[in-house]
Amino acid sequence: MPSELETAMESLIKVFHRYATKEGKTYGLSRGQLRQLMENELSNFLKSQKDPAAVDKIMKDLDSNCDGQVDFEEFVSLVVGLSIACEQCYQQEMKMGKK
Ligand SMILES: [Ca+2]
Repeated sequence: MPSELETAMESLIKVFHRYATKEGKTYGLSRGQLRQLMENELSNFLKSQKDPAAVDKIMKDLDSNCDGQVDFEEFVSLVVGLSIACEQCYQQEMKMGKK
Protein backbone atom coordinates (compact mmCIF):
# COMPACT_ATOMS: atom_id res chain seq x y z
CA MET A 1 0.00 0.00 0.00
CA PRO A 2 1.71 3.25 -1.07
CA SER A 3 1.80 6.08 1.46
CA GLU A 4 -0.06 9.34 1.03
CA LEU A 5 3.10 11.08 -0.19
CA GLU A 6 4.00 8.27 -2.57
CA THR A 7 0.51 8.43 -4.01
CA ALA A 8 0.88 12.19 -4.48
CA MET A 9 4.19 11.68 -6.31
CA GLU A 10 2.65 9.03 -8.52
CA SER A 11 -0.22 11.39 -9.32
CA LEU A 12 2.22 14.10 -10.39
CA ILE A 13 3.95 11.68 -12.75
CA LYS A 14 0.68 10.33 -14.14
CA VAL A 15 -0.84 13.76 -14.74
CA PHE A 16 2.31 14.96 -16.49
CA HIS A 17 2.44 11.94 -18.78
CA ARG A 18 -1.28 12.09 -19.53
CA TYR A 19 -0.79 15.52 -21.10
CA ALA A 20 2.80 15.20 -22.29
CA THR A 21 2.09 12.13 -24.44
CA LYS A 22 -1.12 13.34 -25.99
CA GLU A 23 0.30 14.27 -29.38
CA GLY A 24 2.45 11.19 -29.74
CA LYS A 25 5.44 12.75 -28.03
CA THR A 26 6.44 11.37 -24.68
CA TYR A 27 8.56 14.02 -23.02
CA GLY A 28 7.72 17.67 -22.64
CA LEU A 29 4.51 19.65 -22.69
CA SER A 30 3.99 21.94 -25.64
CA ARG A 31 2.34 25.29 -25.00
CA GLY A 32 -1.06 23.82 -25.96
CA GLN A 33 -0.57 20.79 -23.73
CA LEU A 34 0.45 22.98 -20.80
CA ARG A 35 -2.66 25.09 -21.35
CA GLN A 36 -4.85 21.97 -21.38
CA LEU A 37 -3.22 20.63 -18.25
CA MET A 38 -3.73 23.92 -16.41
CA GLU A 39 -7.32 24.31 -17.61
CA ASN A 40 -8.21 20.81 -16.41
CA GLU A 41 -5.96 20.25 -13.41
CA LEU A 42 -5.28 23.75 -12.10
CA SER A 43 -8.54 25.46 -13.05
CA ASN A 44 -8.92 27.32 -9.75
CA PHE A 45 -5.44 28.75 -10.00
CA LEU A 46 -5.97 29.65 -13.66
CA LYS A 47 -9.28 31.39 -12.86
CA SER A 48 -7.47 33.49 -10.25
CA GLN A 49 -5.11 34.74 -12.97
CA LYS A 50 -6.75 37.78 -14.52
CA ASP A 51 -4.15 38.01 -17.26
CA PRO A 52 -5.31 36.12 -20.40
CA ALA A 53 -1.65 35.60 -21.32
CA ALA A 54 -0.96 33.92 -17.95
CA VAL A 55 -0.28 30.49 -19.47
CA ASP A 56 2.16 31.97 -21.99
CA LYS A 57 4.02 33.77 -19.21
CA ILE A 58 4.10 30.65 -17.05
CA MET A 59 5.35 28.64 -20.02
CA LYS A 60 8.16 31.15 -20.56
CA ASP A 61 9.10 31.06 -16.88
CA LEU A 62 9.03 27.28 -16.65
CA ASP A 63 10.96 26.50 -19.81
CA SER A 64 14.34 27.06 -18.22
CA ASN A 65 16.31 25.32 -20.99
CA CYS A 66 14.34 27.25 -23.67
CA ASP A 67 13.51 24.24 -25.87
CA GLY A 68 9.86 25.28 -26.26
CA GLN A 69 8.64 22.43 -24.07
CA VAL A 70 8.04 21.91 -20.38
CA ASP A 71 9.72 18.70 -19.25
CA PHE A 72 8.92 16.89 -16.00
CA GLU A 73 11.58 18.71 -14.03
CA GLU A 74 10.27 22.07 -15.23
CA PHE A 75 6.68 20.99 -14.53
CA VAL A 76 7.56 19.98 -10.98
CA SER A 77 8.93 23.46 -10.30
CA LEU A 78 5.46 24.85 -11.11
CA VAL A 79 3.84 22.39 -8.70
CA VAL A 80 6.41 23.19 -6.01
CA GLY A 81 5.90 26.93 -6.47
CA LEU A 82 2.13 26.62 -6.21
CA SER A 83 2.42 24.26 -3.24
CA ILE A 84 4.58 26.76 -1.38
CA ALA A 85 2.02 29.50 -2.06
CA CYS A 86 -0.81 27.21 -0.89
CA GLU A 87 1.10 26.24 2.24
CA GLN A 88 1.52 29.93 3.13
CA CYS A 89 -2.25 30.43 2.78
CA TYR A 90 -2.78 27.33 4.89
CA GLN A 91 -0.53 28.76 7.61
CA GLN A 92 -2.43 32.06 7.53
CA GLU A 93 -5.72 30.23 7.90
CA MET A 94 -4.35 28.18 10.77
CA LYS A 95 -3.28 31.37 12.55
CA MET A 96 -6.72 32.86 12.07
CA GLY A 97 -8.24 29.66 13.41
CA LYS A 98 -10.24 28.83 10.34
CA LYS A 99 -9.09 25.23 10.19
CA1 LIG B 1 12.17 22.93 -21.49
